[in-house]
Formats: sequence, C-alpha cells, structure tokens
Amino acid sequence: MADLKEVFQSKIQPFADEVARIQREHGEFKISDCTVAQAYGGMRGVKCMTYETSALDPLEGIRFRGRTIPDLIETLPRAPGGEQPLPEGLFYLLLTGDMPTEEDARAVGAEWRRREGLPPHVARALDALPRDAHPMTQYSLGLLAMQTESAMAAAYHKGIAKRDLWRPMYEDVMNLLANAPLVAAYVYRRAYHGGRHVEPGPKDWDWARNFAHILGYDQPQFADLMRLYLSIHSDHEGGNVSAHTVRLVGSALSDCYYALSAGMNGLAGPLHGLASQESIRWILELQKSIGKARPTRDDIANYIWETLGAGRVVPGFGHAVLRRTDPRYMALREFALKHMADDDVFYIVATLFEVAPPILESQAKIKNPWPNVDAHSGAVLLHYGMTELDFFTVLFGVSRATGTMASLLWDRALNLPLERPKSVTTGWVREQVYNL
Ligand code: AMX
Repeated sequence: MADLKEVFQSKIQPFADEVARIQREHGEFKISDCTVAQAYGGMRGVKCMTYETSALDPLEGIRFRGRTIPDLIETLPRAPGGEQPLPEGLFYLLLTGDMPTEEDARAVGAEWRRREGLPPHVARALDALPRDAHPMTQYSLGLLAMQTESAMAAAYHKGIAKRDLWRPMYEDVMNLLANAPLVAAYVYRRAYHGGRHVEPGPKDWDWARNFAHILGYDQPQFADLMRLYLSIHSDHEGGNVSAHTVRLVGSALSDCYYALSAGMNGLAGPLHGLASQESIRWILELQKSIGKARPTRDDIANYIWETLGAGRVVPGFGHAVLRRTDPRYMALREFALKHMADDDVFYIVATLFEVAPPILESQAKIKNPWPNVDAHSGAVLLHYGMTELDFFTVLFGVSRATGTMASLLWDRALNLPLERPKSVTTGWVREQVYNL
C-alpha cells in the first residue's frame, strides 16, 4: 500500500501534461456561449470551469469520479460491521481517481485521527461568541481560527515556487479534515450541552464513528448514518456556491482554511446548505399547525399551497441543475426505509415526495419539482435524537470539506491561475442588444 500523498503526487504530472496539451491544441475550442439571460440569471449552465472530483448530470445526479452513489455504497470500503461507505475511502477516490482498498481507506482514516488536535486558541475564539450565535457562524469562525497553523501560508511567506504549493497545502488539508469534526463537535457541545465536551474515542475508530462519538452519539446505527451522510454530501461538482467559493478564494493562493471558511459562509445560505435546517423546520411547523403527528395528504397539500401563496420557497425541493429526484435523497430514503420506516417525520417526508412534485410542477416557473437531499436529511438526524435543527448545516459543512479540499489540492497541483471573469455593465449590454 502506497501513502496517499505519494499516490496523489504520482498522478499530478501525467494529468497536468494532459491539461496542458488540451489547452495548447484546443485552447480556442468553444465549449459555451453566454446569453444575456445567463449573465443576469446566476450564470446557469455556462460551462466555464473544469472540476475533476465530481460531475452532476441533471437527470442522473452526482457521480464522484465517474461513479454513482448506489455504486459507491456497494463498492467503497466499509467499517467492520458497518453497511455504509467510509468517507475517508471516498476522499481517497476523489483525490486520486482510484478506488481505495480497505487498507488505503483505513490508512487515510488513521492519518486523520493521528492529526487530531485543536490549537487552544480555536476554543477561545469560539468561546468569545454568544452561545446562540448560529452554529454555521461558529463553525466557519472555528475553521478560520485554525488558519494560524497553515503550512502553506508559512511556506509562501518564506518563498516557495508556485508549482510546489500543493505540498504544504496537502499537510494543511489533512490537518483541516482531521480537525473539522472537532470544531463542529465543539460548537455542538458548547451550544447545546452546556460546554460538556466529549473526548475523542480510540484511534482505531474511523473518522465518522469518532465524529458521532464526540457529538455525543454512540449508537452504532448513528455512526453508520454519519458515514453515509458524510459521504453523500461531500461534493456536487464545481459550480455550487460552496465549492465555487472555495475554488475562487483558493485561486488567490489563500490557504485552505481561508477557502473552506469562505465556502462555509456560502453553504450557510437558505437556498444552499441551510435548506437542510429549513426543510425539517418547515415539516415540524406543518405538524404543529395541523396538530397531527401524521397530517393527511390534503393537509400537506394545503400547507404547500399556503407556503407558495406567502411567496416563500418549499425548502428541500428544486435544484439549479438537477431535473429529477436527487440520488442523495434516495440514499437517505433507502436508509430510512430500512431503519425507521415507522417514524412519523419520515412518514411526512415520504408523503411529501408524492404530494409536492405535482403541485410544484403546476407552477410554470419552477424548473425542478423534485426533492433534493435537504428534503430528507433532517428527518434521519431527528430520528436518532438530534433535535437541534440549526446545527444540521454544520454536518453538511463537515462533509463538504472533503470534496472541496480534494478539488482544491488539484487546483494547486495544476497551478490553476487566479479566477477573474469579466463583468459588463447593463449600459454595455444595452449598447450591444440595441446596436446603439
Ligand atoms: N419552492 C418555491 N419556489 C421555487 C422552488 C421551491 N422549492 N424552487 C424554485 N422555485 C422558484 C424560484 O424561487 C424562482 O422564482 P422567482 O423567479 O420568483 O425568483 C423560480 O421558481 C425559478 O427557479 P428555478 O430556475 O427552478 O430554480 P433556481 O435554479 O433559480 O433555484 C433553488 C434553485 C435550489 C435555489 C430553488 O429550487 C429553491 O429555492 N429551492 C428551495 C431551497 C432548497 O431546497 N435549496 C437547497 C438546494 C440544494 C442545496 O444546495 N443543498
């Protein structure tokens, strides 16, 4: 078994050569046109970046290094006795493009566990915030506070060739991924459990199991849920707000702490990752307003109409790229059908799956009436007793760290330049379209 850093290093030159050749031979080949509607409309569908670790098909959903979620659930290494993939194995796949052996995945997990340890000032920085500051604010700040440890920033300061920056960044990324769960757990225990923190478990526990443990959850099934949860939320190609922010900030040669913290501020928006909290809150409000644990289909339909009538979005439904049900949603649904089929909140999630799409489809402007991952993730967490809805996006953020960090390492390994697209004014558009 080779060391992950060596495997990654062995991939860099051949891939960088290929990228250089494509640019040299086909640099003028057009892969996209941009319309006025796209320029005003959030650049939907404009193909203007490459991103290696995953790709999103509107109908089929996400593929990580070419592999679908059901395929990965089947083939990625698992923990002993577990049924779900190890996120550390997925990280190996995202970074190298190779399917890890069990030994490879365990080695990555062991390395992360070995690198655990928050600098003391991170806790002090978090303690300076009000306990009820939103957990995403706390999480983002905790990641940023770790920036003091950046090997890449130190190397740059000393003087390092740009092409070698990936080396200290690799160390930063591995330290960051080792410690992101510790920051998240610190935030959780501080905000909701009176600051009674839980010591990490034995070093041979996998990353997700240990994360579940330091959050305060020792049920084996919850650990397995975390393995699944932390795998499926990891990456969603390059254009989503969190991944693109990480890429953009990193392109200024900001280190991975700056980049990930910035990405998390984007994930904290309700149209992006915060939908995971908003969706479950919406479901619990529905239960409360109807006054039944299991509202009828008509109750649910009326509540959807009320939400739309109030000019609000139905959280957990729709997507900027997807045009079918999100396979991440389906993975959580499979888990729920197996482990919590009688749960009242799951009943509502499952009923919404039948009731909401035709209603949303009747609104001509909504391009995708189907549920995304956020329509499901809250229900499974709630089932295991995690009732602190505001925390849910932090779990998303721990997972998103793995995909965006694998991709950021490639950005530096390929020596990608500063991102600097050209903006135009409406005056310029006016001149063009009216031939002024
Ligand atoms: N409920 C109500 N209206 C919706 C809707 C929903 N679930 N989804 C889309 N729409 C509306 C939009 O708000 C927009 O209305 P507007 O023109 O008045 O502003 C119109 O339909 C067209 O939107 P779209 O082209 O279908 O989607 P989009 O690419 O602009 O936005 C998304 C995508 C996800 C922001 C949107 O579907 C939405 O707001 N969904 C609810 C929030 C959510 O679940 N977000 C999580 C997405 C996944 C993730 O990042 N974690």
